[in-house]
Amino acid sequence: MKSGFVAIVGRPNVGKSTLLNRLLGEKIAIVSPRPQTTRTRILGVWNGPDVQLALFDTPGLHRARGELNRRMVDVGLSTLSEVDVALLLVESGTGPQGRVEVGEATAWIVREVARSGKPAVLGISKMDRAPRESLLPVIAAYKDLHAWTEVVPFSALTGENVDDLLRTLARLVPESEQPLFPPDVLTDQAERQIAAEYVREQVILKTREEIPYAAGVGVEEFDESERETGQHGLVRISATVFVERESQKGIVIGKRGAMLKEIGTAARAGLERLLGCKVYLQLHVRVDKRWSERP
Ligand SMILES: Nc1nc2c(ncn2[C@@H]2O[C@H](COP(=O)(O)OP(=O)(O)OP(=O)(O)O)[C@@H](O)[C@H]2O)c(=O)[nH]1
Ligand SMILES: [Mg+2]
Repeated sequence: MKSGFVAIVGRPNVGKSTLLNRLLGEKIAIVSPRPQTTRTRILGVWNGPDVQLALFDTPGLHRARGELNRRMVDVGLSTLSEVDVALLLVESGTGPQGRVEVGEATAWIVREVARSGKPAVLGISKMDRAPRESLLPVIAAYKDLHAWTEVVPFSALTGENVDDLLRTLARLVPESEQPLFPPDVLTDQAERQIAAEYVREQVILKTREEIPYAAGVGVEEFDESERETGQHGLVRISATVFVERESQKGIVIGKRGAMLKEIGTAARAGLERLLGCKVYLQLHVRVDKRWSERP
C-alpha cells in the first residue's frame, strides 16, 4: 500500500480547512469567511483503497505580528519540512481585465514550498466561483513560478475535482508496509479541543472588527459521565472565551447576555451533531490582556 503525510498550506482564507473537512466528511476544522481562522495544525486521516493520506491543515501563512501569529506561521512553515507532499492552495479567479497577479505573499509561499524540496501540488481552490475561462490564465501564471508535480483546480464546496486531487496526492505518497494510523483514527484533535474551536468559530462568525482576532477559547470541563449510548446521552462542557479588553468582553456578552447566548446556541447545535448526543454548554467570558502572548 501507500501512505504519507501531506501539508495543506497557503494564504489565509484560501479554503484549506474547508478542503480537509470535505475530504473527511466531518467538520473537524472550523471555517469562516475571515482570514486567520485556523491557529493550529490539524491532522485529518483519509483512507482509500490501499492508500492512506495523513493531511495537515495549517494556519494561513501571512506577515505575522504578535506572538500568536508568529507561532501560527511557524507551524505552517515547519509542517512543510515534515511531510512527504506539499499541497499549496491558491484561489481561482482573475483580477480586473482578466489579469492574474500573484501577490507578493503568495510568491513568498511558493518559494518556501520550493525550498522544502517536497513534491508540490498546486490546488486551485473555489473553482465554483470563477468562470471556466479564467482557469487557464491562473494556471499559466503559477506554472512559471515552480515546477509543480501537478496542478488541480477543485471546489471544496461542491466537491468538484476533489477526487482528482485525492488521486494525485495518493500517487505521490511513498509505498509502505502498513498505514501510518489505524483505520479508525480520523484526527489528532481531542473532542474537547474541537469543542473549544466550535465555540471560537461562532465568536468569529457573530462578532466583528478586532474581536475575532482578540478572542481565544479554552474548555475547562468536558464531562462525559452521562454520555451513554442512545438518545439520552449528555456531555457537559464548560468553556471560557478570552478577550483582551473589558470593552470586548461587553461585546461578546452582549445586551443582557444576548450575544453570548447566540454564540452558545450555535456552538451547541454543531457540537450535538459532532458528538451525537445532547450537549450542555456553559460559557464564560474573561479578560486576559496577554492571553495570546503566552505559549
Ligand atoms: N465558493 C467557495 N467558497 C469556499 C470554498 N472553500 C472554502 N470557501 C470559503 O472560503 C472561506 C475560507 O475558508 P476556510 O476553509 O476557513 O479557509 P482557510 O484557508 O482554512 O483559512 P485560514 O484558516 O484563515 O487560513 C469560507 O468562507 C469558506 O466557506 C469553495 O470551494 N468554494
Ligand atoms: Mg483554516
